[in-house]
Amino acid sequence: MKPANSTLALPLVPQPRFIQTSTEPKPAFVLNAANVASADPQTAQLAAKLLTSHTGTEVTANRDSTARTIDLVLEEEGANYTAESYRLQVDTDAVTLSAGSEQGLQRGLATLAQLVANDAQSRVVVPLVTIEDSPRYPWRGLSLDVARSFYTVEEVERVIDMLWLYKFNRLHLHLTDDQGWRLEIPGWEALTEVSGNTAGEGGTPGFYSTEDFARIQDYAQARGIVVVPEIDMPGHTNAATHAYGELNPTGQPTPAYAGTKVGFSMLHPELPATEKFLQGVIGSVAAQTRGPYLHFGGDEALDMNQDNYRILVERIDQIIRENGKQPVAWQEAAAADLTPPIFYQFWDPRLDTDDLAQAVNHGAQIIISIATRTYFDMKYDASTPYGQDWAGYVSLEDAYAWDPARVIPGVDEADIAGVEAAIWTEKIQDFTALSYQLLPRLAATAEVGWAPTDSRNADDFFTRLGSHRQRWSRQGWDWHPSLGLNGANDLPSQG
Ligand code: TNX
Repeated sequence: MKPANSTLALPLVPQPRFIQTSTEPKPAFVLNAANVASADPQTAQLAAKLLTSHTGTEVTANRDSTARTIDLVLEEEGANYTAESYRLQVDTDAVTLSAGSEQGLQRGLATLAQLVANDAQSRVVVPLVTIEDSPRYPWRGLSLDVARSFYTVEEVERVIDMLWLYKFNRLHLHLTDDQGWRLEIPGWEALTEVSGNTAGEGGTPGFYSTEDFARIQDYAQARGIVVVPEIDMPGHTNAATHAYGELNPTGQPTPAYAGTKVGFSMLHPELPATEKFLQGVIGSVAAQTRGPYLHFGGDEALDMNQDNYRILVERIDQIIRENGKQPVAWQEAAAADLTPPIFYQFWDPRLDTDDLAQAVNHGAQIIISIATRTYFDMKYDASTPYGQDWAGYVSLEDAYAWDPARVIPGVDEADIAGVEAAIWTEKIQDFTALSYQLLPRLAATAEVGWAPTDSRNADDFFTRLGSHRQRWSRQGWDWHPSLGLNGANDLPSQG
């Protein structure tokens, strides 16, 4: 095994840890009509479906035949295989993919899907390689704001397809904000009956029923992705206070809000309805959530007094734990210095980071979502038709050329759970705009979270990513034409 390097020129993103290409003059593995075999028939079925969809040639599952085989082997997790590591061996007659978990198999399948090329006879072939791979960070996510503008279950599934291809393992759904409430909460019907019908100006209203939310989680889970629901509290709460007047000191509902201001809304610790609301909503979301995490927001409660903020953050944190989930919150909640396990999500480089540096000394883990590198509602440059620019323009190179361990003084590699991109939807209101803002930058975040910084190189990354544009177009994903350094769109297309 030798370390991956650019001379291999395999179009893999993120870059795997070790790649060995075969020097023997043997033919490549032909993927057309190959058959996936696995001890778990459902795993094989899904793998065949994913390979078919992402390679453009039909791959079958569980067929009892002599066809070329892709063997999926689930080993014991342990010394040889960590949570998401995998080993992929491609020979002329067989592909063997082994991992210590279903998630590891999904990561290896994404690699296999990216390896394909067309040969001279227009067959879809996989070069003979051995790859051993594992991620730098256990948390690699995308936060999607479905509150300002709603995205349907089918659209969210398409986003999950992108996440799968780039080995992400978290989909954070920002389900509530001032402009709308997007998840059905049985017993609190007005949240969705009233605030499911509101959105940001020009945005789409809507909400997920409990069944819809289960479907999204099924789709994600099968692909090795954990859904992290966010109910933003104690600020960003106008959708709730608009649906239930009892959450306000006046007893009257607040008006619907469709603008882009932040920081004006809040919950009130002294009102009896607030405790009922917290228990009802957190209890229901926890019960609906398969994954171990519940994100409670905690950001930008700008008009709230700090005592009330802390009282509510501490109470919310407690109720989340009583419901068996681990709390996740935006960086502002570090002011409350909550007990581990706790994840704080760093986003605003304008804010003081002392609380975060202190929190990691008490065992907190940090998710890096620094706006200048990972906020993909930011424009690429002045000509981008969508999005905003409060954190500046974020080019593909900005999204790529940085190290999460060097972002916050006093927050080092061991304190970092991982990285998460975010896309806010005040100005990104349909799937075309969404995918244009995500691609190609999402691929950069993927490599930042997966591959060690010293193994990364921007030119090499741009070269590997070049051929992916054809994949995106084949999937019907719009993308920004800015590959290459300094925005040049001059890469040869391949495969
Ligand atoms: C800041 S990031 C926000 C969001 C906005 C976003 C727009 C964060 C925790 N809060 O409410 O949508 O900027 O880029």
